[in-house]
Amino acid sequence: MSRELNVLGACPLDCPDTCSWVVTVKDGEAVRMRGNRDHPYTRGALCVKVNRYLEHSKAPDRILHPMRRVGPKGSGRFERVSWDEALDEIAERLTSIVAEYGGEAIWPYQGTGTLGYIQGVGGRAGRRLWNVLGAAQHDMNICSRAGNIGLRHTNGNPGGMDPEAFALSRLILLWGTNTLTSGHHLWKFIQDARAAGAHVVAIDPIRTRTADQADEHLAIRPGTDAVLALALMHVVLDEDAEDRDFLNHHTSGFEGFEREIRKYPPAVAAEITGIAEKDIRALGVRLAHTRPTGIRATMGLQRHRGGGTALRTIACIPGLTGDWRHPGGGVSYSTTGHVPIVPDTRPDLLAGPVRTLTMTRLAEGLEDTLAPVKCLWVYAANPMASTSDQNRIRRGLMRDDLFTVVMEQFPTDTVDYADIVLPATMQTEHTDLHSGYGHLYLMWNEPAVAPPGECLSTTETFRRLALRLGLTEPSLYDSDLQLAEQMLSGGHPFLEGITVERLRAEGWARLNVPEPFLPYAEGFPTASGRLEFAPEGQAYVAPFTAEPAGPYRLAMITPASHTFLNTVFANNPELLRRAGGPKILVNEKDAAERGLAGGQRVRVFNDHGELVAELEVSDRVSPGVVATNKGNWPKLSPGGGNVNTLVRESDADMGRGAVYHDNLVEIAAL
Ligand SMILES: Nc1nc2c(c(=O)[nH]1)N[C@H]1C(S)=C(S)[C@@H](COP(=O)(O)OP(=O)(O)OC[C@H]3O[C@@H](n4cnc5c(=O)[nH]c(N)nc54)[C@H](O)[C@@H]3O)O[C@H]1N2
Ligand SMILES: Nc1nc2c(c(=O)[nH]1)N[C@H]1C(S)=C(S)[C@@H](COP(=O)(O)OP(=O)(O)OC[C@H]3O[C@@H](n4cnc5c(=O)[nH]c(N)nc54)[C@H](O)[C@@H]3O)O[C@H]1N2
Ligand code: SF4
Ligand SMILES: [Mo]
Repeated sequence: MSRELNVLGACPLDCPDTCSWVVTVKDGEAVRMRGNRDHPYTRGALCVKVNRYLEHSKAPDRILHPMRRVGPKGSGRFERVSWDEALDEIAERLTSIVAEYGGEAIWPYQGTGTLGYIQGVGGRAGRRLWNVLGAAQHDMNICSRAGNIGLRHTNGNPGGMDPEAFALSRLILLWGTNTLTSGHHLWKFIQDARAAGAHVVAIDPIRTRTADQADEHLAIRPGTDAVLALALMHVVLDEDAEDRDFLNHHTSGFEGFEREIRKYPPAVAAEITGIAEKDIRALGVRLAHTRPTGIRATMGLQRHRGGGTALRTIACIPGLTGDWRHPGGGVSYSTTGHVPIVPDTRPDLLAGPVRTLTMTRLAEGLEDTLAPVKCLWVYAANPMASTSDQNRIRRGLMRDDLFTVVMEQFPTDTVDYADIVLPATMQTEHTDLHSGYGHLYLMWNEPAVAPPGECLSTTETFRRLALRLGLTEPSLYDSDLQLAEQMLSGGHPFLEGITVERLRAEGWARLNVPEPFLPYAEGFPTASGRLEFAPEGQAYVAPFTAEPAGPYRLAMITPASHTFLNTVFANNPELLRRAGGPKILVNEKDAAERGLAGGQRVRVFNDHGELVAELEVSDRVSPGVVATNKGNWPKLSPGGGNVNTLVRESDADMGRGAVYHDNLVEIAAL
């Protein structure tokens, strides 16, 4: 007799919400997936994307078997091979590369396809094996690094507020964040705050769907947020509303920072940010007199040359207002800073120091001729679509002497350049442990069904490869449950009582943070133990787009798409249909100056490449600013490239973060 079984899991995708889900299994098949209503943060809803996760896991284009390339690189022509054949070839190539060039010629290019601690980047899955082989380190800086470092300068830890505390805020600044698209579960907490009278302001160059729902939208010029922050603090000082007691007891460096603030009265800031002086002043007055003020500032605003500094300076606001004293006050970026699980990097398995290769600099890395990369091992990443300077990456991946292995679920553009493709499991098919970067819960994902075809999880693939390489290091063979136990055994008080057993039974557990959670009530985890204001002269770094670059005059932003998660789902027919193809939002004035009309196909271009998109004339962007989403697969896009053909490989001010939202382009009729 067939019976239904409900299995608890968690969404693995790179999204702050890490939803709790329930998979219903019947006769060994997953027949339904729904959000888990019992979860205090995600409360039963998934999203337009993941509502299709089961359908996606059974999609006809899913990769089910190992494959070997038979056509030229980039052609996507493969033959099916057995796991034995694939592993034999890989073992032979890796062994000879290590012998001839050293382990550092291997670049384990791990991405954010899953954030899991066991299968994914959370725990740096695979790193044990890479260390035994002496492979290069992979600096995972593509997403949030600049902001993390910026916040660490000010607060010592980028963790910040518990997002649930926004329900208690009375003024909410949604700053460079598109809540209703990028992590919509926060919205319920914002709604609760609103019901109690909170005022919500969206600060974004684009009038996003989130800005539509806010009480007020300030269309800031891209990359100038630090100036707005300084001007708002200027008004707080004008109003004599600073929290002197907090300044005296919990902060350091205010003297120099105050001189910096004085340089940016609202009139000066209006010139730089493009926001009317009266609007800056009005918000400053509101900020001065509204406690608690909660600031949600996520990754969008740090994808700029001055991105790290922007977060650093914004984080100074609650230092002046004393908002950290109150639940509902402070800044929220990524709660990962509070999760005490240490990634499984295992430096003890390295024989000696190895070089570090930078995720945001793939094109440059593949061009290195002095110490060439000989094996690029891509897993849970789609750099042909997601990484800057796409045309140069494509050339790098064409190199005949490069041995490329891609572990994937779907035939992405990156897969097309692989020598060997290994079929990867999806979340319903493997075990994992997660945290959220937008909440304070640990989550368990129990496999619901057997993997289809010959798909293997990341951990199982690496265990089999280690065996094939004849490696004897015992920890390479630890099981998934052993890995989970090790990761939870750090002894940190926030993890007390949270065991694998309990997580498997209950599906999730809140970190044992004090309630209410005032993260900096006992002081800041900085060197001084105080919030450290940015030193004079280090509170603002202007964007690249502030400087004219030849004929290119439009500042382009490329934020998250509502229907895709990075490049995941951008091959799903229904979600592709809803997205309606690449579009470029252009203000009427800019369109008219170029003789362009809405609905027409245009070329968006600069010295790095070209994007073909449909022009959407829109007052959602200001003159001088254009916007198009990330996520499209190049090969499924007109012209064969996506927006990252236009994004150059250049560093943000901190941690070499990518500058996806800080590029100049021009537009012309196709
Ligand atoms: N649906 C969906 N959800 C996602 C993703 C997705 O692809 N699709 N991606 C996930 C990932 S990987 C991440 S890191 C997060 C990112 O989530 P977000 O932090 O929301 O990142 P973005 O979408 O890049 O940018 C957010 C907003 O910042 C604005 N912005 C850009 N430049 C500036 C600026 O200079 N100043 C200000 N004030 N605003 C600016 C953009 O217009 C955009 O509306 O979302 C995750 N969630
Ligand atoms: N223009 C522009 N580009 C951007 C951004 C932007 O704002 N603008 N944002 C950037 C950001 S924030 C990020 S985080 C990066 C993301 O860039 P990447 O880390 O490269 O992520 P994706 O492109 O989504 O590719 C993830 C791949 O992993 C696969 N995958 C998922 N789960 C698994 C698994 O369990 N095992 C294996 N082997 N594979 C799996 C998926 O099928 C997918 O093809 O993109 C960046 N790119
Ligand atoms: S992508 Fe985000 S909102 Fe959607 S199910 Fe996953 S965690 Fe939840
Ligand atoms: Mo990201």
